[in-house]
Amino acid sequence: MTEIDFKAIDKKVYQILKDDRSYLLEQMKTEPLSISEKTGPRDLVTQIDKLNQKRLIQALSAIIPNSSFLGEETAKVSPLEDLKGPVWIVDPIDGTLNFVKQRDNFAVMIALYIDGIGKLGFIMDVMNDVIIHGGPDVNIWRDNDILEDPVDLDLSDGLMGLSGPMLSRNLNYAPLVEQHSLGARVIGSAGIEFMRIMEGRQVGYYSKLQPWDFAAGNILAPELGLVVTNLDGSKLDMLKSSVVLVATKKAHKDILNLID
Ligand code: 2AM
Ligand code: CA
Ligand code: CA
Ligand code: CA
Repeated sequence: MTEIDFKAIDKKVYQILKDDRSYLLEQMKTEPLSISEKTGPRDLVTQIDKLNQKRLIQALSAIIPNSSFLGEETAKVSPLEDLKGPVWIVDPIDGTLNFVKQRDNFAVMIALYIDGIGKLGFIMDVMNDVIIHGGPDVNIWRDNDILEDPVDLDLSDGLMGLSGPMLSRNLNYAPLVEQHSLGARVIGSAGIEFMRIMEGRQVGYYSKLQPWDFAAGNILAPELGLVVTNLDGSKLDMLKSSVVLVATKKAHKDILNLID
């Protein structure tokens, strides 16, 4: 295979996301939402999730020939059995419930894996117009500025992102972790949670997630000195749903100590 220019791909996908933001804002202004439930009233999909996934996959297909896709919303994108070759993992709207109810705090996420190795990740906070992007070969960027590593704070020195169900149903020691942090925050978008940790505004987050929820963050966060694992400390499987913990090195250790 010829050498892949990740810097050039990063630029192209960045532009695809900028255009995508304009598309989404336009759709939000003009189109009434058609909302359906997937597994229940907390798990929604709109026509914009589906249309946006289609658009993104079409745009990304032109970048690397013969790449495969894993996306949340289309029946056509069959679940992958392995991660051979170039694979794009797409979450067209992360935080659909926020998108519907708040019109804020939702993200678009794209990740590129080649033979299972994370190469580029992109998380766009749509309403704040910020994209964190990059990978091991091209540095990590907040739009056009290099993003510096966040300070390695202890759990007791920062805010902790947790999911609502974890807190309310006392799953995975969430209340205990909340008590040992400065406080819990429930944002409702895995992508926005990852961004806040990468920007040093939170020390950690954990939630039960699907591959498209953590594919981009799993590439970006470790490059900034953060740790991303399963809740037992093991490495993530990119083809499986799992409880994902992302945190500063110190908070990661604090949390594993608390819950074991
Ligand atoms: P989504 O909005 O793309 O579905 C809070 O709900 C966070 O968890 C969001 O990032 C959401 O992504 C993700 N999530 C993963 N599985 C979910 C599920 N079954 N129901 C609702 N949200 C889910
Ligand atoms: Ca969903
Ligand atoms: Ca998601
Ligand atoms: Ca989604």
